Amino acid sequence: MTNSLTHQPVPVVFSEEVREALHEGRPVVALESNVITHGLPYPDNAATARKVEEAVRAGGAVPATVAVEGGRIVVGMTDADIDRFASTPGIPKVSSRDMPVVLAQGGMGALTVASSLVAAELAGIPFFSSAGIGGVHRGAERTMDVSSDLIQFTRSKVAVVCAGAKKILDLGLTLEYLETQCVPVVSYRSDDFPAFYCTSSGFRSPLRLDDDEVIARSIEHHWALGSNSSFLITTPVRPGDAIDGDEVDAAIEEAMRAAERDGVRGQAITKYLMRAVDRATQGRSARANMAVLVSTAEVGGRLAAAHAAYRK
Ligand code: PSU
Ligand code: MN
Repeated sequence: MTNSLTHQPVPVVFSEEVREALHEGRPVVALESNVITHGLPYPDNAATARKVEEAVRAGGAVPATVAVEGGRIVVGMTDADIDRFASTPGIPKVSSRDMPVVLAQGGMGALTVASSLVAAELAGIPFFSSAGIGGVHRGAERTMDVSSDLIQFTRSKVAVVCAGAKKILDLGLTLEYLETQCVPVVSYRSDDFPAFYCTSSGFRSPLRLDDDEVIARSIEHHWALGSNSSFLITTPVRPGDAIDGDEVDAAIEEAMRAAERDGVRGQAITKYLMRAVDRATQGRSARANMAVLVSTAEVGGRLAAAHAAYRK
């Protein structure tokens, strides 16, 4: 498969199930692998990745967890692939800009939200789901740390279902960035922009939609109007799984001070902060993280099914 006739193609290998579903126009939801290698510790990561796939199925779509290995983009990891990625230490976090080099070298690479969108679009999958997208980091006015997830949203025609952006970020600035870049942000059956494992970020969502078919139509219209960007749909963590915003905030501020002391920055900061918050909350934020990944994926499956039905 190729993104242009003038370049050597990047090999893409599909699982049989994903290939057939795409061929028949059935709904498929792409899922990231970085959350397996960097988001959660082993063995919770493998168990959660499987539950996330089951949730996509429960929603009515076929899951396609994406990664790179052996110089190829893997679309639809098997259970054995997931276990291998979950249990192998040192697999690199691969964002969009790292993809060409990791593919050229032939090693294993875990795809972030950004690079998963690259893979999804290349594979012809119009839907992606993850819990917490990257965004503008707190203190970005000094560090200039803006996740490449946001930049990739401006480039990939993929609908992204998420539970908002991670609480460790500056969510106000994240929303400003998305507005500037003309990336639609719609909250599904909610007024608020959620904050990952917290129900609300304290910011109202720019748009709210309650009807699956209207969402499907909006996505198609976005692309039909000539936009080449993603379409974000947020769905909040379930109330029973949510964790208190003030409690995490204190942990995040402490973790940020520790990160500064330890000189942690760039690619490593997200995992560092998330793990510090998990420790400070005695694992409650990690449990909320797992729960929200699963519940978001179910909504992703449902909306992908509505979108595929609308396109038929
Ligand atoms: N959400 C999580 N855990 C994670 C991530 C998201 O619960 O580890 C990852 C995603 O892969 C996301 C990445 O794309 O963090 C963003 O990293 P950065 O902030 O360095 O751009
Ligand atoms: Mn960053």
